[in-house]
Amino acid sequence: MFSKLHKAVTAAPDVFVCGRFRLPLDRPLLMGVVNITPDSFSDGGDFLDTGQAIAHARRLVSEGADILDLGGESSRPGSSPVSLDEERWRVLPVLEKVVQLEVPVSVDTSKPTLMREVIANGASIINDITALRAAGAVDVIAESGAGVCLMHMQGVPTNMQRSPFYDDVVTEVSRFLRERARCLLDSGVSASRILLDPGFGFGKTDQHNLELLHSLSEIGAGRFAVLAGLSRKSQLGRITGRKQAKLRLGSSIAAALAAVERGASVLRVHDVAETRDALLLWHAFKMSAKKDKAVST
Ligand code: HH2
Repeated sequence: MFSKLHKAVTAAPDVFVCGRFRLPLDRPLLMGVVNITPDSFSDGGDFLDTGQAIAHARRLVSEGADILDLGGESSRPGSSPVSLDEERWRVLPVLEKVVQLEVPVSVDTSKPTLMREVIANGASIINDITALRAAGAVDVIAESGAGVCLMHMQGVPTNMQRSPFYDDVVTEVSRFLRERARCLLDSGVSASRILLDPGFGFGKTDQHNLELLHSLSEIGAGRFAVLAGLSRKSQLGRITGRKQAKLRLGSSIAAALAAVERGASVLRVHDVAETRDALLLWHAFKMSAKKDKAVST
């Protein structure tokens, strides 16, 4: 009886609640990236133009994106912050159009003022690489119905890759994320509105990233859904020898499958169609293995 009750209290949510959306977590969800920036590490400048960003968002939805993630500020290693006004003028005109696409729209920002504005304009999720550490950010989420992704980062983008150091990366990242999630729970935000993300490449060596991927199931602690963002990242390029980010599709797909194997519920990806196909094939393969087992027992 107790163990049943314990399970009910600590079980990971089977649905991600964000704004007016309830997304079942019975299969991995694809979050398609729309970078409205001149300097993103893999597609900077491709979608800075509002019309091109909207067209790209439409294409990602037609390819199977379950969520769109709009970003107006690059967080690549060495990048500098942009002003609130600049970020606002990049994101808002695109948001206005893509909220009509019938998938939840996430905005990748760390600025509480912009968080409030995008939620008022129809965004359903705030994706914050600083895990709501800016003053007032937790309140913005608590006062809205938005879902949120809390990401771990050691340092800031300008300096984060200089000399990342941990005694035990999995324990430290997990503890940080749980503490940040605790602030939200204490403010009345339910666990089903929260995604946790270890922040691959954000103040981590390649070894740290691999350890986190390996132990991804520990990040959510059986209580929160986990988002993984490995798509096109430089770590993949160092393993495969692919310097150009757009040539990292194969390794991005392999990383996505590894993340799903380790319990990721949401994958943040640039290449939606290809990742979707890989996931469908993987799922069919898994199901056939289960059928084989059922027949032979
Ligand atoms: N990675 C990037 C940006 N935002 N958010 C979450 N939650 N997790 C991530 O891993 C993550 C993120 C970096 O990718 P991208 O947006 O393509 O590049 P840039 O920051 O240069 O715009």
